[in-house]
Amino acid sequence: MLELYNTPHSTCSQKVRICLAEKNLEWTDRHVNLATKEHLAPAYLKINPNGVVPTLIHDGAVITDSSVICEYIDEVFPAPALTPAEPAQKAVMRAWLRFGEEVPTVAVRVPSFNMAFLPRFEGLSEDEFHDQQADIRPLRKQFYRRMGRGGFDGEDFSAALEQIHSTAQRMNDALAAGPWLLGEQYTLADIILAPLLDRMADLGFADLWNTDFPRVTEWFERSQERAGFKRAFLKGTRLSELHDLAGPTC
Ligand SMILES: N[C@@H](CCC(=O)N[C@@H](CS)C(=O)NCC(=O)O)C(=O)O
Repeated sequence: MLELYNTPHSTCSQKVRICLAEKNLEWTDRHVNLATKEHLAPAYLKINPNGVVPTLIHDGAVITDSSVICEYIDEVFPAPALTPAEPAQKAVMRAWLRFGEEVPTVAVRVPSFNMAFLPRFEGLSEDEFHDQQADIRPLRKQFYRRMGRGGFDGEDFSAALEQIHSTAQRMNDALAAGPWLLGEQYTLADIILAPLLDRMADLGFADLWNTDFPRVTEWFERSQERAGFKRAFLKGTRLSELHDLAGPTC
């Protein structure tokens, strides 16, 4: 039995949902409400001490971290393969997973919080924000403190956009040998990047690749056409459907 603790709009949850859909797997949806801090409740922290979504439970085995979960799914349910068989190519794919975690996944949080999530903190004093929001997060305490109740400043915002732009540049280079990031085979590298671009497009920043990187535009269109992507992005999974988006701060 597969159970996925996840949140519809969470990009890391979306990565895993695409992967499950590509494999045509049935799974039980364990909905976690981030706004009410269900992911910080003791019962959830027992399965995911980082206090983040997603978490996969497969026949009692607890697997955390979206890229790790995707690799696990691909290993346990090998068809269709989403990882190259050849070791050097597998290493290239894994480097994309690490890059994805380190650069664009971190970057998309900045406009996401500034434009959609700040109303969660309205009415809180500085101390309340620290005590009830920032300091209770095992993994994100410093992130919340830097953001504060008022959101990230213009410098952080611009840096995040620059990181997405350079991600798109790197993708555009790789896609010279497309149609996918590793060439002919659609892999986990494509899966983990698609929700990040989808988030940026949803927030109105698709020009970060549409202007300079046409191969990324085409890749994104191809990605969105896949049945797996469509199943993972059911209605109500985008921030623009759930929130009144504020304008960018810079
Ligand atoms: N490395 C983790 C990161 C997961 C993550 O950051 N999830 C976000 C939602 S996309 C979350 O749960 N945030 C909780 C919070 O902000 O407290 C993964 O890839 O699964």
